[in-house]
Amino acid sequence: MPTTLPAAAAPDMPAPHDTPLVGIIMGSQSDLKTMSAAAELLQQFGITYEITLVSAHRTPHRLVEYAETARKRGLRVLIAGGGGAAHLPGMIASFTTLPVIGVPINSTTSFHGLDSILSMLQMPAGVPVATVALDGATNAAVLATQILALQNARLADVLEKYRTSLKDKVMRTIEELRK
Ligand code: RP5
Repeated sequence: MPTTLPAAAAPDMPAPHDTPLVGIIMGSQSDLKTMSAAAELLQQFGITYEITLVSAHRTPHRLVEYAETARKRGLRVLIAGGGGAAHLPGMIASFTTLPVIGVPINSTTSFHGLDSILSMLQMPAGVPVATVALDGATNAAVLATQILALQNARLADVLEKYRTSLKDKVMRTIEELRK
């Protein structure tokens, strides 16, 4: 996992093919076990991504730098996870106009993740965070892919095949249960 941000791409140069399109960030190393599901699915889909820690409360200046440089580094969608007072997705969204997908994480025992859900769901008008289910890192990756697939036929095809694989799994179980 990189500890420093990748070098900024020159604004007028075409992005190299290995430029990350999706940035996966999270508030703490304790979030990694949840957020790694997003990385695994993007990897499976053949989508370039970067994954790192950005804490809204412990590294606030890094948050501003990450959000303000994200678009010019070539990132197209951000996935931000956090638990408790999960300010990371909302604050990232306030510093960039890239789409931000929020993953609430059930990392504290006090409110069973509801604190995190509400922290990113209840954003003010004009600064959305597309909040997925509690610990829903897989859906964050699917949603990021759907956004990228709007302008990428290969990814549209990948998503069709993924949906078919979900259906096939259900059908196989139905067949097993019939036996
Ligand atoms: C949040 O606080 C993090 O996103 C994490 O889910 C939660 C607990 O963090 P640690 O105390 O485990 O570092 O900022």
